[in-house]
Amino acid sequence: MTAAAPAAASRIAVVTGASSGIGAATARQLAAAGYRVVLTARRKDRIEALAAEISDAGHQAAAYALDITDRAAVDEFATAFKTIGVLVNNAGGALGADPVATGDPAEWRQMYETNVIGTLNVTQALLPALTASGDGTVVVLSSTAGFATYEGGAGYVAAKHAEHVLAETLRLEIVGTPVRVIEVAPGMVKTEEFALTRFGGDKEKAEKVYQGVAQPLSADDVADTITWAVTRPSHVNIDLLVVRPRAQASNTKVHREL
Ligand code: 8X3
Repeated sequence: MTAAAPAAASRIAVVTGASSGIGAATARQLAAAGYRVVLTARRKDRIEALAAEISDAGHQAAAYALDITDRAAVDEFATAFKTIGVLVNNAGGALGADPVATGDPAEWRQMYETNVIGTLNVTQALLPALTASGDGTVVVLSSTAGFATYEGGAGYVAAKHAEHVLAETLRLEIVGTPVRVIEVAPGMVKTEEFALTRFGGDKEKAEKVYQGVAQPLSADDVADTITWAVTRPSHVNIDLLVVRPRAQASNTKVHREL
């Protein structure tokens, strides 16, 4: 007999980087699946608006402004919870697309801080509550950049490789505890901010990333895979889910209709 996943009702799902894109879409979908979602991000106004939207739709949501690179703030946040069902480590992102020869060390450092140390901070702080739930799930949103490199991507690719290693190692270390570790690695996803942030607000450069691609993934497409993985029965661990648009065969092989 297959044990069903525990009812989502009254279970808490914490989503980092919930102010836009994949994080916001995941918060909406997990709430619709019955989780009480806790939205975190630095931009308080955005997560408060989203929490209100989710509540208006008849689901349960709360907002908590948090910079995941601030360990003291993360520890303070964690004191609010005795048990948590799900943690979605979504916050992160890319900065710049310069070659190694001229890349900005400050951008590399910042990407490591947000993608890797941020994920480490929140995971460490919430692991006791995830374990105490008797059935916890840690999701790590890495990227196809966590598995193969591309020109101009080294800073981001290095950070995402590190995030992948964090997920893999954590899974080894906590096996036998009631917590599973799921890694979701998306390829090309068109969101309102990812490419714009990477290129410092340069709309033209950001648009070029998706130029001629019939249908890049949307934030909802990725949120759908996260929600599916999280709602599998407890004993089923989706170790790694790689998801790309049909038009993308690899990080560097993309079909463009120009
Ligand atoms: C996003 C995928 O190709 O921009 O994580 O590195 S890519």
